[in-house]
Amino acid sequence: MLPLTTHGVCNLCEAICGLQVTVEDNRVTDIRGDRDDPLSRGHICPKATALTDLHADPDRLRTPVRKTADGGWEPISWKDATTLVAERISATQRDHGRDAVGLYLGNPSVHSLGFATHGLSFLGALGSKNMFSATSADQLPIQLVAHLMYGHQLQIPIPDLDNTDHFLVFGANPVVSNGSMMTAPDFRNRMRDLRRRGGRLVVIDPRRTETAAIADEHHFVRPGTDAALLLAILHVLVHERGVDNARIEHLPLSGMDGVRDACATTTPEWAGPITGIDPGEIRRIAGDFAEADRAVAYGRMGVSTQQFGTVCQWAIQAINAVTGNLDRVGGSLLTDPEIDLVARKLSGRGHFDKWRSRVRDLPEFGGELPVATLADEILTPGTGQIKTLITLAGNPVSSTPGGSRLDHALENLDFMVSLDFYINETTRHADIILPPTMILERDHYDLVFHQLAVRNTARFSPAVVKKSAGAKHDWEIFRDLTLALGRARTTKRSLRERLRAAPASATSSARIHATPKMLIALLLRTGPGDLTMRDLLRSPSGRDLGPLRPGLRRKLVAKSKTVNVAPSLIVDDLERVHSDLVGTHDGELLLIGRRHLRSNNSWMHNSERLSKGQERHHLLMHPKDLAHSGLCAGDKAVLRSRAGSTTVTVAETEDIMPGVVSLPHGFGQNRSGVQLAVAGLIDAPSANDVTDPQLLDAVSGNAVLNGVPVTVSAV
Ligand SMILES: Nc1nc2c(c(=O)[nH]1)N[C@H]1C(S)=C(S)[C@@H](COP(=O)(O)OP(=O)(O)OC[C@H]3O[C@@H](n4cnc5c(=O)[nH]c(N)nc54)[C@H](O)[C@@H]3O)O[C@H]1N2
Ligand SMILES: Nc1nc2c(c(=O)[nH]1)N[C@H]1C(S)=C(S)[C@@H](COP(=O)(O)OP(=O)(O)OC[C@H]3O[C@@H](n4cnc5c(=O)[nH]c(N)nc54)[C@H](O)[C@@H]3O)O[C@H]1N2
Ligand code: SF4
Ligand SMILES: [Mo]
Repeated sequence: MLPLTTHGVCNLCEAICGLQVTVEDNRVTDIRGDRDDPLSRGHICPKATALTDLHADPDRLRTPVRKTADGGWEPISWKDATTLVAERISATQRDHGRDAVGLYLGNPSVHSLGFATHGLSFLGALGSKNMFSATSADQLPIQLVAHLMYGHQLQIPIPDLDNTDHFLVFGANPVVSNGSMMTAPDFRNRMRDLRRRGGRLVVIDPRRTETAAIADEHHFVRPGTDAALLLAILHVLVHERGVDNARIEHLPLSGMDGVRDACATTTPEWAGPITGIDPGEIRRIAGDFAEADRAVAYGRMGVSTQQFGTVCQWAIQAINAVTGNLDRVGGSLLTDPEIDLVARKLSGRGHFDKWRSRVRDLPEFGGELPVATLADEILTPGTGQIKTLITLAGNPVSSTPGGSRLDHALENLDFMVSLDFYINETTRHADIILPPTMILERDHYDLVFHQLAVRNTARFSPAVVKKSAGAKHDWEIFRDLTLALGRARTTKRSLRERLRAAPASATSSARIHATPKMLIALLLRTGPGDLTMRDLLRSPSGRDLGPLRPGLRRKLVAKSKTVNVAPSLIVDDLERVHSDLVGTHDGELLLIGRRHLRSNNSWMHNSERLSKGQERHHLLMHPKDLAHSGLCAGDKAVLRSRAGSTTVTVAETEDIMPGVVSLPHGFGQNRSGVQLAVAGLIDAPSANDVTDPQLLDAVSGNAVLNGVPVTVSAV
């Protein structure tokens, strides 16, 4: 067959880049950026080309496998696997209650259309309160703040990157990550354009990152202390410069007095010694922000997965609001996606603390409990103990704090099933693994990341290669599991119970059999927008729907019809900021994370093309700290926290704040039985063997992955 080039999409990160994929005999031979894509504009990163490797990888599972008595794996048919899984789930719930089945939902599930259309109903069918996901090791504070301030967990104002004059970034590295909770492909060029307009990029980060390197200004901040910095900036804006009422009169704000009180005493002089930033500089950072006509503050992992994650994310929203940059072109704006998850109520508003976790009494958010307590719920006996675990597109042994303890906990389960196409640190514990197809084999429309993108666009990407014989799409797996679960439950019920059980409604039964493409077509047809599936199929690069636009008053879903700029749940936590953040501790080292362009959380390490070359999993240390520890670059050392330890190789850099060390997460493939191991990665340490599951953002229960107290010593 002749090579054929078609349009595809990369779903590895939130940038959702458009691709030009060349296919020959159902083999991918070339991947490039799609220049006609109105959002990604031809941009791709090295991970997109590695989709070729993912597609061809012999280690990638294509059919289900079952663990054998001697710990090996054997193939099992889809029918048998599905029936067995449904029966085990049903039996666990019958014998031990609904909550005895736990679930961990990993990051790639958010990037899958099949999960959005069919996975959620499977989760609903489980009816368990023991739901966990990567959210609570990631963006939970952002969703909680959105829920409290705007009335919906996904009503999140997005930086208007293409029009702003001043971009103030806290704890994010979009040059590498390509933006998060801000879909911003081609970020580097978007910043080049900002600077051509005379705009400024200012970065606050304990490491001089790749983003800091292209910024106009970078400030080191002591990990975990941004709450003080942000409150000091708010203080300058509100109490020293005074709120410009003309700039905020377009906004329906409530709680302004609460903001004034919250930052009444948080002066730059107070924040200086805590954060390590000179009070004069703090005043200037705030002043520059106030003086820019169009400015926007933004913060990501560094200010989410830390001890004051929720306070930080709230303060960032408050800074944008009090300066009138909320709902302003060049400030932060709500998007207008063609399929609007918020306006069309396709996603819930979120709810907080409706129930609590059994062992540690931690609050749920949106139906999920903090993942830092997953191991506790498996290990602690009692009613509601997790006996059966489902993991779905995730690797929590590698990605959640206290990974070794969870690794051990998984051995305690009666049954475990994983939906994944790799045998990784986590899925190696499963009894059954159900592998879905990969992105190039399936249709895609991004319901989530169009909602969070810096420009309004819509794109439907049909599969570019045929799935292999016997493979199933994830939506088919969810459909079959949901149906099998219904059958397993019914056969065990008495006739009376069966008659009493409500018959599935015609619509929900039709929905489960419809393909994701049919459901997207339906959503397009029944929505307020003009586009149809036909239009999108005719424009495979995607349709441009224009820049972000103001319209907060109209779009706001908060029942009060106002933005609550001082939610009591958050301002009440400010006492803790004052009591806990008191200066620095001499000699203490704080661990932070880092991401690399050629690595994707805990996977894609099987791609030789991404993994080759220089090692990237060193522990970065400042020369002063190296000398203090008696170590030299290249030495092996023990990195230890209250919770655990691992062996690392240290590297020296001036690009990190003294007192701070940095280790990327997602490595640690040295656990036995992991099939995903490229030479050179075998000894790579897992950062989450050191992060501490007891350290949480007290408001939201989000994991603290940045600012973990550690020691480093020679082996
Ligand atoms: N220390 C530290 N820990 C962190 C972070 C950090 O910065 N520091 N970051 C956190 C963040 S932000 C996140 S999002 C998490 C990510 O951590 P996880 O939620 O565990 O997700 P991944 O590491 O991406 O694991 C992906 C797994 O999903 C599988 N997979 C890929 N695509 C599909 C698919 O389409 N279907 C299915 N069923 N499976 C698929 C892959 O094979 C892989 O095994 O890690 C968190 N952990
Ligand atoms: N190449 C690549 N891209 C990715 C991913 C990947 O694994 N690889 N993962 C994707 C995922 S799941 C996510 S969630 C996003 C994350 O996207 P980002 O948040 O943009 O990426 P991170 O590298 O986690 O950036 C966090 C930054 O916070 C800094 N930091 C640490 N502690 C603190 C602190 O206390 N205060 C401040 N101000 N800064 C601090 C770190 O030094 C780091 O530079 O990236 C996505 N994109
Ligand atoms: S930035 Fe890279 S990984 Fe992210 S969507 Fe684009 S090509 Fe894929
Ligand atoms: Mo993430």
